[in-house]
Amino acid sequence: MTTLFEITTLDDIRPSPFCWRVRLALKHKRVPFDTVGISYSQIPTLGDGSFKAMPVLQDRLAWIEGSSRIADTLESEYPQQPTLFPADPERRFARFVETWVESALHTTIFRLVAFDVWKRLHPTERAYFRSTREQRLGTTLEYAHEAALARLDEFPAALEPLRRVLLTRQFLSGHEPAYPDYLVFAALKWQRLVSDVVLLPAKDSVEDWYTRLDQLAQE
Ligand SMILES: N[C@@H](CCC(=O)N[C@@H](CS)C(=O)NCC(=O)O)C(=O)O
Repeated sequence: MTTLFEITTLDDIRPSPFCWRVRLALKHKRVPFDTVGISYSQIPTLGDGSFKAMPVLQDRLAWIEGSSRIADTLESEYPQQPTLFPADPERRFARFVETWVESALHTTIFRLVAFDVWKRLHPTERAYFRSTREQRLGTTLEYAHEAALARLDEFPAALEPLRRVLLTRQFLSGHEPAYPDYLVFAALKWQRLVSDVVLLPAKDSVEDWYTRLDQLAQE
């Protein structure tokens, strides 16, 4: 059996964008899997105790940490299933999309949702999350959240590269979605799971693309 370990909350929401990438990659490769929710303080209790962050995948006898390594492993272990990296054997496109997502989307979403995530954590997890995230943000969770709210109207422009690609094809990866789509989807899923803020107008083509992927994620 394959098990995906992912960060969970008090109400068992699994918001981590890195874990969502892997969920979709497993579905894409049609690998049956179960999931286990892990809190930050439980990470050192997994496997040999060396893991630093989720996702971690236990696949047959191997433990694998990190969304990119897991996606690469699934690609090589399940070559008979649809590829996660169509026409991208060296992963150049996927790595570019990953970098774009993390620099252009994660940074803004992180400022907006870190406070929402903190509220959803078990009380014993909150001090760790607050101190590590405030160090990263360079300010308090509350201030980062308020500042992000004040600049919400800037967010749709960050998705313009995707919007332009969607004028020419159904998914970032072509006629069918693949790992580059999952990288972007996972960032938006993270925000929507923990926050009520609406970031995109209803008529946005990105919204249609998101809905199509969300249906696949739920199948
Ligand atoms: N580059 C890693 C990043 C994973 C990551 O940062 N995971 C976060 C959850 S969203 C985590 O588990 N952090 C552990 C911690 O903050 O102690 C990946 O792509 O998998």
